[in-house]
Amino acid sequence: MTFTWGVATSAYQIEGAAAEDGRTPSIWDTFSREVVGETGDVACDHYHRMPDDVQLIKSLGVDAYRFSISWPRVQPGGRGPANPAGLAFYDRLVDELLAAGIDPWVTLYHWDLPQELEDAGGWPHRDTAYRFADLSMLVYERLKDRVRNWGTVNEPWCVAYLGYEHGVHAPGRRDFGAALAATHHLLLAHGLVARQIWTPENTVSIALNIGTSTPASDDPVDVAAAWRADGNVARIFLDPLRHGRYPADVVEDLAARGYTLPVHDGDLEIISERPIDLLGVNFYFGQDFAGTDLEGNTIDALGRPVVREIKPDAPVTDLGWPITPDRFTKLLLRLHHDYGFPLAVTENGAVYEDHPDASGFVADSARTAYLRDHVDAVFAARAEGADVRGYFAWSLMDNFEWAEGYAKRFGLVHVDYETQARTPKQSALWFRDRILSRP
Ligand code: IFM
Repeated sequence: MTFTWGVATSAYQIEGAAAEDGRTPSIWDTFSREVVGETGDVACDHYHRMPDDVQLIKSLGVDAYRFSISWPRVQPGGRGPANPAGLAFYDRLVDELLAAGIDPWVTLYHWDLPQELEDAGGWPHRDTAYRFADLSMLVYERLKDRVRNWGTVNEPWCVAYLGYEHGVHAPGRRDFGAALAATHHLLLAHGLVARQIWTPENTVSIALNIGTSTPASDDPVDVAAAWRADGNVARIFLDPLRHGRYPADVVEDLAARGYTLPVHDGDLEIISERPIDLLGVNFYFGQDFAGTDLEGNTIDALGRPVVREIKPDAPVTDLGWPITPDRFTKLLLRLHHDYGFPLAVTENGAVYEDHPDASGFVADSARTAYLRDHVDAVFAARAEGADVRGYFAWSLMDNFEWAEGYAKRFGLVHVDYETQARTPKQSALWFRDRILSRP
């Protein structure tokens, strides 16, 4: 099995051209304008610079490019026929990639829900899953002759919980019940699409940000807390996909809090009917969990077991995220052993304050070290038997980092937002050399 090296982006984070050629607002246009204060209106202007960006990708020596489809560009308003100009953009992108010898990996949903669909209820509303299936088939029919790798949803946990429970991502709602309903409908959306686009030639995947939930100690209280955390972040997605059922302990915990997942007859069969060919793993850092609060209580004020996140004792990136490559190896092995899916790392990367020197070059040695250590972690997992088939660095270039705006840079390529000049950083050169050395 060959190993695929790639770089990843998403539509809203790089494309710009937010009001061009028929595109209408998504929830992120609204949220970025109203809450973040910076928007993706221009971003990296990729919509206008796409052919040059494909040459940039080629210069990195990667095998594949993972990008997402802007829903409101392809289907403005989220319903009805395709917008020809929107589809044409992705058509051209795929052709440019193939001409450059780069395999296109399409993600159908990377967070930019048309605002009209949010106004109609958003992901907590069951109909949104069916609207997503319609959008997906518009894209699939247009690109299926050239695209083999299809990802359905990117990081459904972030969509559901950051967007609908914590309110820190679009659409900014704070309602746990809504987040739970969104969880189920995102999985349903995946299943509705997976069963339509699966063919022996296609690789169908979903990308999860699973993280690692490690007990803070061997104390059974901490072990139970970490398992609960794992249930809420990982198993709530993985078990329906693999086994066609939600984890019993998660369902019981929810019931004890007065919540149920809005599952209709047949939904879990749809979600698991066509097992994914590949699980996309988006990994940034591991987390520890304790079952006691700072006063030593094991039950919180609402009568629920305490699940307290503790940052691992490790150096952090400039986003404050702990650097835990050893946890990454463990996660990949755990996914391999517990779920048996073939795996690909669909995102991994780090924010560092990048300061170009007089010539514009960014000697980002910290990011380079982060990438090196995490690539090594992938190969350590492979050496122990995990079936990891690829690694995509996040991100091709600096871009709109959601609630953080443009201040936080994940790129292997530096973007000067004034001039839109792209300059490969030291990390990009390292990545190119690492790919050349092949495993
Ligand atoms: O930038 C995001 C990406 O869109 C989804 N995964 C995490 C990245 C870093 O926060």
